[in-house]
Amino acid sequence: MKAKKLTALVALALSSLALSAAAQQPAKPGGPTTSTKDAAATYQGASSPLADVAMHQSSNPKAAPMTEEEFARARQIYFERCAGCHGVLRKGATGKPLTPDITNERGLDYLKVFIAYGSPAGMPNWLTSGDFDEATVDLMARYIQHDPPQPPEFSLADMEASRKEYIAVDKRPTKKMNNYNIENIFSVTLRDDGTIALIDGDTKEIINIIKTGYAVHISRMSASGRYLYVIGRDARLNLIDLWMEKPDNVAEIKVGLEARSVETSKFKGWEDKIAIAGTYWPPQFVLMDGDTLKPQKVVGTRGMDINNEYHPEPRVAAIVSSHQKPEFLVNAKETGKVWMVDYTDLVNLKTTQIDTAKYLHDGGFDSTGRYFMTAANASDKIVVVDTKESKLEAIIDVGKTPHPGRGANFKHPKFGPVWATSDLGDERIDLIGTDPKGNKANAWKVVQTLEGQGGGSLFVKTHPKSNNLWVDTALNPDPKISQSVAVFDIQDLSKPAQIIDIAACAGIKDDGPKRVVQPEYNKAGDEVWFSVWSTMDKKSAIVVVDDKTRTCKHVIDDERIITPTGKFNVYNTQHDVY
Ligand code: DHE
Repeated sequence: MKAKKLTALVALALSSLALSAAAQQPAKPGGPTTSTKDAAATYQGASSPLADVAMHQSSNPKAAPMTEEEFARARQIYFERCAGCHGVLRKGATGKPLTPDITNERGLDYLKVFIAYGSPAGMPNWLTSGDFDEATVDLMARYIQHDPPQPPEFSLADMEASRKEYIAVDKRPTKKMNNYNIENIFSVTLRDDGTIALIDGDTKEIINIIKTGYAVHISRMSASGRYLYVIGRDARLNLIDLWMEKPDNVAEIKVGLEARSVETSKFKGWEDKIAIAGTYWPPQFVLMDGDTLKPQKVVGTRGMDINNEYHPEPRVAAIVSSHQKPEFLVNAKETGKVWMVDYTDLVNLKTTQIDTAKYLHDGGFDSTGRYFMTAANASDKIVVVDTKESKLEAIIDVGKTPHPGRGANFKHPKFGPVWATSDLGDERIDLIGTDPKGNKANAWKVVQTLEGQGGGSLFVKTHPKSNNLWVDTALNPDPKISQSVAVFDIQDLSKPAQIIDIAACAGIKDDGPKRVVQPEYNKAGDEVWFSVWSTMDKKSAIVVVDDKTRTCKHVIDDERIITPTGKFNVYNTQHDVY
């Protein structure tokens, strides 16, 4: 179909079906985006490791024909660019459902218009952006008319077969064998390098670069502060022992085909005993022995959503470890259910499912550690779960696509204890009252909204010893905004934010995207670390800012710091300090 003919169909087509996907491979954070909406689509639609997984071709007699080779190519493109928003089985997530009953009814020409020109709802314009040629637009339109191929399941036996214990428990140190101030070590995600850097927070020297999973994602600490757990998007989980002379991997397991989250038991008496990892595919979570990663119990999240409709792939998003009970809280994204998983008896496993709001993503605790505050991002809501009473406490409307990370807790001069989130979709920073006892009138309400630099914000952070609230805008399309951060004075929130050009502090001269992402404090709470995140082929760095003076005090620009993103200070991660 010629571009002119496509144009004629645009107006008609844009009004209903909205495909939403993204143009970016994980290796290239700085792709061209023109709006916050594009930034959000890019972020949610990053490449899935399922692109490389073998699956059967499935066909639908109503669909336009495809050769086996065409199907294989389209499948790969779908998993690299579309699955993040539309789902593996195309049942819809943040993007619309694309099952053959819908796509065959719409017809080929209709689908091509959407793929070519995008939509105001967030679908990128694949043809006019230059990412696809007309043949690829045609290929993808035909592909989504066929039945979605299903990736394989992943059982406990598959996990066990992949597990390696590099150093058996009885061969590991019985006490700390190094002189590092372990509590101030940072585990830094080197995303596209598939490694983490362990950095000594006192000397700023790299202790070790450790091999982890593909597009490595987050790190979490065991309750004792000895073991570090790192999960990659390919669902490879690494266990690192910080007591070793040179901390390194002691065990490893593959817990599925695609993952984002890991956590460990923190309740008194259960320290370091149980680890849990959640997977996007298959939709399930696994409970493991904390020191060997031996899998003990797999639980599927497939089932009814909060509207009592079946969802075949509720991806596991954030997991936190309760301080009130021996339980994990597990976000099932598409069903909108928070699972509370009692880990004391894995044979007679007790779980409670709490109906909240759809599209649960990231979150953390309030300052007391009792309430789990988590974003239902595509629903523009924050959900509050009371981990003491095991029940839903509140659902609060906030700005567009909230993305708190773990959020930020501080004492508001007027409203008492609050927890903050910023948004991917707008410039708002919402402060929510979290003290139902002392400040009942303000509890679970947005008590104040601050104005940040713009949308594309991923993380906010403060520290109990600090007067600053830091807000990144890493995915804002304007480089001036994505390369700088806003900092608010929490003693006087009527003052506008100060804007600090963190990328300039890094002193990098090349033209990489230099997105400034994820503030993270040191243990003392007097330094805040930022990643200056560029592509693989460009220079990146970590900038350390003095929290009191808000001036850059150190740059870690070792050539091994490749695509740094998340940073996890041992003490703060261990104790949920944020
Ligand atoms: Fe993340 C946390 C999922 C893209 C950096 N990210 C999380 C969590 C989830 C998640 C579910 C919460 C884990 C937990 O607490 O147990 N992230 C996803 C995605 O699905 C998404 C949108 C797209 C994808 O395909 O992966 C995505 N994330 C990114 C990035 O592009 C980021 C910015 C860079 C990177 O390293 O990949 C990124 N995500 C992070 C970080 C955290 C995180 C740094 C932990 C923040 C914290 O302070 O705890």
